Amino acid sequence: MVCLPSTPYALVVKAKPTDTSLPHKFRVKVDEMFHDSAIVEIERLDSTSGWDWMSLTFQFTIYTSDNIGDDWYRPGNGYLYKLLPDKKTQRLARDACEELGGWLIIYGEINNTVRDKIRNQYDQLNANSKRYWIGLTDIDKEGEWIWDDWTPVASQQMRWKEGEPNDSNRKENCVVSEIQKGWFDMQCNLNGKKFYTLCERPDLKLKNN
Ligand SMILES: [Ca+2]
Ligand SMILES: [Ca+2]
Repeated sequence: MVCLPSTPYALVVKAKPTDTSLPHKFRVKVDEMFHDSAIVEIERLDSTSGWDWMSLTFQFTIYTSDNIGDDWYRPGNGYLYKLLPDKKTQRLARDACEELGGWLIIYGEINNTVRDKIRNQYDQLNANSKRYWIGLTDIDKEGEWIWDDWTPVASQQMRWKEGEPNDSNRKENCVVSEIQKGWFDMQCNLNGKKFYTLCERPDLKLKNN
């Protein structure tokens, strides 16, 4: 943990087993923050027994303020959304969201009501804007789809288009969502294949209340 001059505005923490082949799903809650440490509660959700010990890897995202402008969409689920104006490869799309304090949209915990709101919000845009990267990949192990918050995708969360994912040329490890149609896998960093970027970030005002 880094030592900051003052207590951070907010902290987002994610956890996964260091051995990623182990089954896992964690809820991580930040109880208290200080300028040089934090108290974090970790709850394992997928199982209450079966492992005596497990080595965990954490990622901490520190927010020093919440000055983000007012062009983020707020559907009321504790997160904010923003569609970036130009098309990018997945790697550059992911970097762009990180620069904004977020990540590519993760549909893991999004219920159908919020999913419809997000879809309607961006459905007003022209057809070319309707394909965007989502935070889902099977880059570590072919066919094992993991959200970028390190939780595995559940079968009821999947929205694959017919015939997808097909891992074309054995190179497709990133995912594009097409509004109204579903997901397809695609090469992460192929220059000719650029799509829009839908970023998600925590609604820090809500989380701090
Ligand atoms: Ca793949
Ligand atoms: Ca494909």
